[in-house]
Amino acid sequence: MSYRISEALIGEENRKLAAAQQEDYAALGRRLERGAVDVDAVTAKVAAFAVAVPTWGVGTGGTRFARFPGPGEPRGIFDKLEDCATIQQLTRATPTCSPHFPWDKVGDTRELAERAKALGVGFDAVNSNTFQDQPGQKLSYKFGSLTHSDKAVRDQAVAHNLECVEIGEKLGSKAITVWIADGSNFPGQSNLNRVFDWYLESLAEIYARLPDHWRVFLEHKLYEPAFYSTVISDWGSSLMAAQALGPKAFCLVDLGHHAPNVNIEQIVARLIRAGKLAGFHFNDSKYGDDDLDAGSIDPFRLFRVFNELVDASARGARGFDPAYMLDQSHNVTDPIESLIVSAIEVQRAYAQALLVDRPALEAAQQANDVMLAHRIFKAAFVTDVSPILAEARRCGGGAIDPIAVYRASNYRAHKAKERPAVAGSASGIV
Ligand code: RM4
Ligand code: MN
Ligand code: MN
Repeated sequence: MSYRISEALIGEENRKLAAAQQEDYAALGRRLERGAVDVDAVTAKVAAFAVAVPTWGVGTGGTRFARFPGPGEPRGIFDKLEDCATIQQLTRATPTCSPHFPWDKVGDTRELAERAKALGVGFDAVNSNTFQDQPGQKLSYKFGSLTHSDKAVRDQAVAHNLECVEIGEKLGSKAITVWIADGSNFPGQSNLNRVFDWYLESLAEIYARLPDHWRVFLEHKLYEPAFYSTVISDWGSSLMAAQALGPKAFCLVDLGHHAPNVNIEQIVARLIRAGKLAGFHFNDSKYGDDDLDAGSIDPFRLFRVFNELVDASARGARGFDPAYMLDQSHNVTDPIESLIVSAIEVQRAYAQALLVDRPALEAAQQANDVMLAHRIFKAAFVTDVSPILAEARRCGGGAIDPIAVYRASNYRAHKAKERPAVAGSASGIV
């Protein structure tokens, strides 16, 4: 039997913190009441909020220089599912995981579906991978995949995406996220226009075979591994493609995939306006696609993004149904701890955004009272919503302090015994 954290331990740890947590929650409730905000209503919304865990995120990540594996790392998707279930057990914010193929491919998909169900983990969007070659693969993606100059390579990449959809259907997914590394490293290497045609052509084939209730998420990224031009480099290219493909195609925003200093929340607002926002890969960054933990560098930006989302939901924006996922690489922390904290930070930004006094903000904007508008906006951001997040977890059967329970459980030490290291594990190479 593989180790799982007991409900008894969660209860025991919660009992130690319950009195102080209830006191803090009541105090925050009284404070918010002065602004006519019902704290329980905010807590209920936070409790209903979910963000998917990337299966590749529970393995230790690395850089192109080195990877420093930790003890008890997951050796494959079945171990990864256990870790995802643990994150959900403690946070109650991550009921689903987002799998990546072929990394998570197994012989019997039904067995995978059953194991996930037994662990209480569902599946969010599936991710295809045509950015590296797999052992025994017929044709190479060295010079591109869905936009390769050779039609046979494009066909192979299309077939892989269709296989991902097929597996995803068996797992209960309803979307596929397509990120391609295709691009060029030298000016003149490829025709910037023609590669976009090939992208549309390949995606149209995938799109045509999508099950009725499925969506395709197009993920853009400015650069890397292509360092001169990337085929789907920005939200403009992504939107053009999504609009050309049709109503089931949407644009996915990975927070790390933009030029430095770009106003991401404005991109989000535009995509919502176009009815084309797929959702997010949350992470944080300082320089590029750093894949750092969400909210660890710039929590204010995360808040500004959520402000747009809450605003869109409040005004009932057409077609607004974003998928929330984390996409991070944990190189120096225990990945489970990072994912727990990141899920909480995403929830935090949501809770803060729910506190924005929208009628007052609108009045200040209308009157061009710049400082008042900014102060209203900032007031929500500086509110410590931790007691709301803890209350949402407690009511959902999770841990008031998930990291404390995780550490008290010695989960990692148990897994280190259960999971003898295997050579060449594919986990966490991102
Ligand atoms: C990419 C991108 C994709 C992810 C891969 C592993 O940079 O963010 O979403 O699937 O990394
Ligand atoms: Mn991503
Ligand atoms: Mn990325």
